[in-house]
Amino acid sequence: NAVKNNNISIIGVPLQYGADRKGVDLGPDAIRGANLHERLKALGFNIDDLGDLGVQRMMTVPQEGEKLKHLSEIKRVNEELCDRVAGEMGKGHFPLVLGGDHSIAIGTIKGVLQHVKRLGVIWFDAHTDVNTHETTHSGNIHGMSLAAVLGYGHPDLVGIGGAENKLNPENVVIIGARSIDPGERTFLKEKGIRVFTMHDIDKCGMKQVMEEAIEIVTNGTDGVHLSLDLDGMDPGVAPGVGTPVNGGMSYRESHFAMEMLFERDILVSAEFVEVNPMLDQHNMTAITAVELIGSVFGERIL
Ligand code: 6HN
Ligand code: MN
Ligand code: MN
Ligand code: MN
Repeated sequence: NAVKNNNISIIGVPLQYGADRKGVDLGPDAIRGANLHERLKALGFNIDDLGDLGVQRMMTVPQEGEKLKHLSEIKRVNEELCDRVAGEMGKGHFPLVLGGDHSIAIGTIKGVLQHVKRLGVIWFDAHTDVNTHETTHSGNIHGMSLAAVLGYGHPDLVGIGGAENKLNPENVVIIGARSIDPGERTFLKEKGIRVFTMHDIDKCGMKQVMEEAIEIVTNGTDGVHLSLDLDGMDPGVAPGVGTPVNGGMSYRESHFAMEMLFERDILVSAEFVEVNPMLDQHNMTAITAVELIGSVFGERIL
């Protein structure tokens, strides 16, 4: 993992077609602009910034007959991302992917799965992103990415990086959920996915939640991916997101979770998504993202 090989490969994915609100395509620049490189270099890492993947501009309306909005461009970008992530892992680098909307988790996770077949995933989010083309009310693919990497949903999404490469629901946890659609509720129950809601965090505290979560994602796996949607945090500390939900994780709860991940040394890859500078205040959400990234890679208060 990152701590051992010391090389981090940054990949920006300026994709907005999975979300409803414009501006999330500016996320990678905003995160870099919050001194990401400096922060990681200060921790002793070598940084390979591969820049941003190319995304088709000016595609403002869904293509005719597509119930899933912008399916073809999202599929194309995620296939490229999958190859890029797999390539960096092949060099022994830690892929750090910057979003972009949360549909990019499909490409990232499928790329990691090429190298780590038995992969655990920690999904920080206000939502659970397990809609499919059958259950979605919005048609927005960022609400379907976790289902897709579990092997469910539209064949064009499930097929990215090979339909046979998928997560085991027993090794997936969602943390911070507080907005779950009816179809998603059924899905989560049927597949037996462990969800730590805000209620669980209130009741048990982040320390216990993370201990249980880490047990689930490490049991029988060879590595863990962190998929962090900034809307998992409270809009008071991360206002620049397209689908904010009140009552999220606090600044310290989120940091403590990241610090535990560093201490346990389990991550092989990570992505930070849904930063939308057009909805932000003074780049606060990007700054928060970079501070969380700092904790993931070993920053300490003392
Ligand atoms: N995200 N469940 C809603 C939908 O449209 O399917 C919201 C999804 C939000 C997705 O924040 O990554
Ligand atoms: Mn290198
Ligand atoms: Mn999400
Ligand atoms: Mn979300």
